Amino acid sequence: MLKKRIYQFIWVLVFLSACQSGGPSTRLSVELSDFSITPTQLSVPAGLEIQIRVANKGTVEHNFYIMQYGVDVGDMFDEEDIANAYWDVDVQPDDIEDLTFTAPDQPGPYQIVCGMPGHLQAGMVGTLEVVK
Ligand SMILES: [Cu+2]
Repeated sequence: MLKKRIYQFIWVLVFLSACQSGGPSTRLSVELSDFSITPTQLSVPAGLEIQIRVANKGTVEHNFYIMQYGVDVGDMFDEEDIANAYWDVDVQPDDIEDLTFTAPDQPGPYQIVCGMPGHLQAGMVGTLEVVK
């Protein structure tokens, strides 16, 4: 009886960790706060339409930029980086945006970042992995 319980417990743990590691998904949910992007690692299948919910739980405006393939904005997000964005959205405090975008065809890592002055430096940066 106890043995069965332990097996059930292990199975639940395996299931939960599988959910959290989250393989590529066409539905993303991102939380922006002062000053982080959660989760910092996202994964989508290449070329498909992606539904994304971006919630700003912070007290100031944030945005969510997916940079083009191979672009790293460096130490600071500035005007030039706007032209190198693949997709972006602004979200006001306490607001939620439900949107869609088409995932890039090119597999690989894409930098995600908040473009508000100082927010990248404060930790609002991560990676979107595009998987074939
Ligand atoms: Cu921000």
